[in-house]
Amino acid sequence: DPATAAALKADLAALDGAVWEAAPTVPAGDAAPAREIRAPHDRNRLVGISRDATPADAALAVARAEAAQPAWNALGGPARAALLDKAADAFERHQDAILSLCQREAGKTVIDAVLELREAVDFLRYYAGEARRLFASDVALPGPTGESNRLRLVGRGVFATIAPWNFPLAIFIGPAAAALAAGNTVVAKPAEQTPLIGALAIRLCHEAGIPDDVIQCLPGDGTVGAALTGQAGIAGVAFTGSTQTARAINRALAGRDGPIAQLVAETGGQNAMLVDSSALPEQVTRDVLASAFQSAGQRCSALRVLYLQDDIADAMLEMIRGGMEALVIGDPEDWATDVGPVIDEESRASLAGHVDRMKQAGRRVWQRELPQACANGTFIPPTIIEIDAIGDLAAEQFGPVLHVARFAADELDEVIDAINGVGYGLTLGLHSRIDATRRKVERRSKVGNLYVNRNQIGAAVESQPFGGEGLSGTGPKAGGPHYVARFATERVTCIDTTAAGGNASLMA
Ligand code: UN1
Repeated sequence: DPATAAALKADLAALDGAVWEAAPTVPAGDAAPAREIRAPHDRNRLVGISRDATPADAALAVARAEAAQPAWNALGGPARAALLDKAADAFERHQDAILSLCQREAGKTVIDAVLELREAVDFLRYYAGEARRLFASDVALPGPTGESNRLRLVGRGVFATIAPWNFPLAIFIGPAAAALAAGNTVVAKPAEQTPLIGALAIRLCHEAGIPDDVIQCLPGDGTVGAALTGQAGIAGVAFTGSTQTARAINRALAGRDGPIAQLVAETGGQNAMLVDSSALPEQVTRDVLASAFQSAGQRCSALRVLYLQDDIADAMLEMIRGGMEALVIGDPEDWATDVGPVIDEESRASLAGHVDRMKQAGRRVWQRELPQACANGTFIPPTIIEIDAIGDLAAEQFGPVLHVARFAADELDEVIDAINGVGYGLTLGLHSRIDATRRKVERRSKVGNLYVNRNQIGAAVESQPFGGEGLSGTGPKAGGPHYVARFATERVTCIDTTAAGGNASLMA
């Protein structure tokens, strides 16, 4: 409502001049030199500095986490849940600072920043509930008379969590919260681009009463991640990012000493949407724009390849282009903005290179002009590119670039097979009013999350557990009922409860 919006705006303005800092929770040696973090939408603006971790910091953090883990595990599920709930409260109490940093460090629009905070709080509270459900008491198992069998879940040890920059709070804290709920201690690495939000989140966890060594922060780039995942003391890694990095982590875990580690990875996608001629055009337009261009397309769930049935394709494309023309591109801190910047120059250059190559290959391209206000930032204007089929694309394009292909009514099976054939399996959108079509798509497509007659982003914790298969990740789904158990190990105790001890006769 306008009053809350005005109050929030004033609070955010008050935080404008603040310079934030990220650093290892407990540095092993002298502080590293400061690395400047600048706003993606305005490179002249300093948001904060990061003193990135060293390999010695990684070793120290893991040692401290190992020492702290037995006591954290022994606390039990309900007590850990209470602390996770307190962390959620702290996030809500400090919403101004969080929203401000999400906008300034990650270039999030106001709505995306609010959704980010909402998702982070939802993860904390949902996994707190899971800690109560799964870790409060042993599970009794069946057996013959004179035998007691019990199963209990305990933490595996130390989890390394490695977060992406596109959800610098929600997917930074979500996997960490799951690991904590299960009785692990956590060494968390925020993305290189967004260490300030990560450091703030860890500070708030400590403020909420989670002990300092139970969750620690190691800002830095891939070398810090490699130092962390190379530690023999790591029992598991929860990673969100590229498929290529997930493979590298898998190799590192396989190659080092120490326990055979768990890898929970959530990686990329080449997400499609199928629209047949029974779809409602206005609804399709709205959902395509949200799926492809909200968050400047920087969600792994985002729509990359729109398949339009040929007899409605021209009319649909015209409506979608019209909608694209109406989007407000610019400063994410401006409440009217729909599409903000992409995260950094590397990302901008890579997307621009893709668009150029598509133009050179003779593809039809529609692209918005960038307003003058975008001159100091890393922006890519919303873009639509016509292609023949999903297989024309070599890689996922992580930004506001939508590809459009056409299909004939009798080609649906082929199109689904082509989408499956790419090897990713994250989200798929379908706009159709025909039940048989929906059932076919459900049966034939290999994706983690299918969205029918709506947009395909914004999976809600608990209602839409999120995650893919194949090149898109290992599962289980974040925010779903099987996620937290993956961070635990199972122990079974079998007790002979007969008076003499059941095996006495064998000893005689
Ligand atoms: C991601 O971009 O890494 O469904 C995940 C969504 C979000 C998750 C995106 N809840 O868009």
